[in-house]
Amino acid sequence: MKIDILTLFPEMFAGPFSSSILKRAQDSGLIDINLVNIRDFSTNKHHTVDDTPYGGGAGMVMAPEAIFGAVEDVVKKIEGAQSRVVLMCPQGRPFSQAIALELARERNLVLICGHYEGVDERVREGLVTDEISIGDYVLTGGELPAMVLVDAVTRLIPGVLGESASVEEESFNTGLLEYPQYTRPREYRGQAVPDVLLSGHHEEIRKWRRRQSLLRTLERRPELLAQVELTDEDRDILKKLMCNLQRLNL
Ligand code: 4FN
Repeated sequence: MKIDILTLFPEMFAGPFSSSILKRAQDSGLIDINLVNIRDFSTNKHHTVDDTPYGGGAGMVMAPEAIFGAVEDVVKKIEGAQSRVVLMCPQGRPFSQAIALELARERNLVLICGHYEGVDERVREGLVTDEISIGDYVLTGGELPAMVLVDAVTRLIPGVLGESASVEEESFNTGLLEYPQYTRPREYRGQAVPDVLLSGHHEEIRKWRRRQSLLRTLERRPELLAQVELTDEDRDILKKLMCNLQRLNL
């Protein structure tokens, strides 16, 4: 997959993209990340890329010319010029594992990182195919969101994590929160590992883990349960958990 990232701060990507998995994915040719400095496409002599907002108000807006120039330059190099052009912005669809899976199937991605107070609306109307947000908080730019998206998408590309990973991915990606995990020592600062995990009874361990996943999801992220395919056993566990929570007024 080729990923073009359009940004005013390409140097921000050096650290995250030169470490471990993303580095290996690039070295092995599974992904090709191309950082494009939007300022290189400025059409004025002072190389500015922002301007004051029409209608007044505080701050600056990213002007359309350099962004159009940069997107058109990267898209013309794409075979068939077929690519999603994603604007990272607070107004976007909330990023999720489902969107990561959808994007991981693409041959090309173009990501635009906003700055200042945002981008001229004509960028959305004339260039952008997708708007995506990584969450509801104020940031200084779209660079960190772009890195989050690249990390989540890259690890889903076949071969990036290794061969056995896709099987694990399927069982890992149940849509539920993870169960509690332990390693040695058996007791640490007075806290013991649950007996069932030391029992060697695989069926009991599976049931305990499933129950813990369901309990944690119910307590912390109940909205996730609506997206999960539940088995009859899950429904039974949940019914009992909800009954207990009710009884204990939790
Ligand atoms: N952010 C909010 C409301 C108003 C403005 C912002 C905000 C960077 C260019 C956008 C933020 C969060 C998640 C991109 C936030 C994201 C951004 C993202 C982002 C500079 C303009 C800005 C209601 C969400 C708190 C700054 C809410 N995912 N403006 O952060 O780009 O992708």
